[in-house]
Amino acid sequence: MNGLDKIAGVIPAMLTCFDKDGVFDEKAQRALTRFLVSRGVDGLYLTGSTGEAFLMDEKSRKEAVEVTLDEVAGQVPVIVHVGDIGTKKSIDYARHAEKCGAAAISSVPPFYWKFTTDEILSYYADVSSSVTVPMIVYNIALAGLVDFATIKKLAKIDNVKGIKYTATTHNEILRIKDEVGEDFKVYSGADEMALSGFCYGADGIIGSFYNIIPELFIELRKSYLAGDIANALLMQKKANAIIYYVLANHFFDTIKATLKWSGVCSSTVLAPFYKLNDEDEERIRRELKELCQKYDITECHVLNNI
Ligand code: MN9
Repeated sequence: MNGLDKIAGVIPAMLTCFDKDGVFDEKAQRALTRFLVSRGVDGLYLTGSTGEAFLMDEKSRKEAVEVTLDEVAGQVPVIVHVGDIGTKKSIDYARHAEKCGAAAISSVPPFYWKFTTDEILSYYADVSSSVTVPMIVYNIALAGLVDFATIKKLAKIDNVKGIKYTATTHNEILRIKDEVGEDFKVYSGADEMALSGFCYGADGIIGSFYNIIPELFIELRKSYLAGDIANALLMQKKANAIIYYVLANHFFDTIKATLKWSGVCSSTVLAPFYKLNDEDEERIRRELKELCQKYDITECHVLNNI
């Protein structure tokens, strides 16, 4: 039995919505939440990298969690990323998340100073023992990847029950399941390798692109579970055409722009992320429409309506 047993499937690393002055936008956040839940996602992951957490002040970060959990109202499990550079701050976010009804918390390792393995271990022990909900370690190059030996040590901490594995070395997913245990949950974090993640044993996928093209990944997973690898691969191929394009074209604001064009919610990025100008918007909108035609992408509410 693992407290994460009910958290599986396609889980958007949810964006946080801000108005044009960079102030947290409750109305837009609620609209995005309703949209994602209505598309059939299996959970939400809040205030992580895609949520621009490290650019937000404490008040907005907490508000984003409160508002989203209120709107979700128990329809799907919500994971709250509570990572910050200091243990004390993360514990505060963790307790707040638990109080708001999060099903789990997650955290990148403390970063910037290249903390030692022992310091990283004590960070996770302290933060995860400050709450009763399970902790999902967030392994991502941006914060400094933890190696396999450290993952094994982290998995021994009482309340650490899973890992969000944002790297393309999927052999480690298989190895985690083998050496740590089937029960330890793995969420694959490289959207462009979602199918590979599932094939190597991931329980779920957590990522940015499930904000805008969740339909492709929901069908990918369904096909994978039904043994229809050819269709799963087709979904991955369609998704990757969009992913590579967006990654090369101002990732954060382009994702937000597609949601704005399609009428889901209007939101901008926080500085210093690049904000699209009118010319960018016109070009990107046109090029995305062309990509949808080229790859016959008709499944996605957002892309059908840009
Ligand atoms: O883990 C996301 N990583 C970052 C989550 O935000 C850095 C992924 O979903 C990527 O955005 C995605 C595209 O490379 O795989």
